[in-house]
Amino acid sequence: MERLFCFKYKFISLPLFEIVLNCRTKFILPKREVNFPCILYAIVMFEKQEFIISAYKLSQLPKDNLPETILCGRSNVGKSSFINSLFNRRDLAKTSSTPGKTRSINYYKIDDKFYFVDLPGFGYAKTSLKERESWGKLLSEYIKTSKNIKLAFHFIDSRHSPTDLDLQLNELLKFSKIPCIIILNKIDKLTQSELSLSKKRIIEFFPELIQGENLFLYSSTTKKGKKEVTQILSKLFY
Ligand SMILES: Nc1nc2c(ncn2[C@@H]2O[C@H](COP(=O)(O)OP(=O)(O)OP(=O)(O)O)[C@@H](O)[C@H]2O)c(=O)[nH]1
Ligand SMILES: [Mg+2]
Repeated sequence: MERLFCFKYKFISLPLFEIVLNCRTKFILPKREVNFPCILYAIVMFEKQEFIISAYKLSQLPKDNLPETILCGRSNVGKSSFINSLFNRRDLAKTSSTPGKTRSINYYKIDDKFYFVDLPGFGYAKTSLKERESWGKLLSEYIKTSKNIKLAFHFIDSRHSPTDLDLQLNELLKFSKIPCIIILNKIDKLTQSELSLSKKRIIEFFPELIQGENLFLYSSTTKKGKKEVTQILSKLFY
């Protein structure tokens, strides 16, 4: 039997790629045989990651209208570490064990397809009231006005209950009609039974959560959850 394959993929070593295979289909028409080629192609993901800008004002945001995935949540919950772990980079995003490291809206352009936007964390007690007010204003203005946000990853530390500020953020995202995924983070710090309790607790706060749909467990230390998160981004942007 004749075989016709169209290959469109790259043999290069990459952090991650996904192969989609459509099988060759053969239609037998009266007196005529029609062959449809089999198309094998790989979606190359996370090949290019560029830091673009730290914005302190809305007027500084990129103007190319690429879709955005925002990372939001409490200070020190692990948003910037998540970026580094997802892209296998050590210090693409600046992290710190001292809360309050990220103080601006940081844009990372991925594969020229979309932005990862690392937002300043909230709830850091040592920040002055004036500073907190100005960050809060910047954040809520940005979330309310940006037309390019396609998805929000809302990070919550798996060891703790969501705070009032987490509930407010969730409301703001719903109000702004931004699809939201909760990332229950730092799960390497929990035992299996503690993790079960943590999942139960978060679902009590947000009953709409379904694990694998809008709730994911993650650890930047062990990279648990990376495959699932990558699949979400693959469906959205590739
Ligand atoms: N064990 C463990 N530690 C983590 C994990 N993710 C982050 N950390 C640690 O948590 C601390 C804070 O991480 P960051 O990524 O800077 O947190 P952030 O949410 O960006 O914090 P802000 O910039 O203040 O909003 C660092 O010491 C990280 O090494 C994780 O999955 N597991
Ligand atoms: Mg940070």
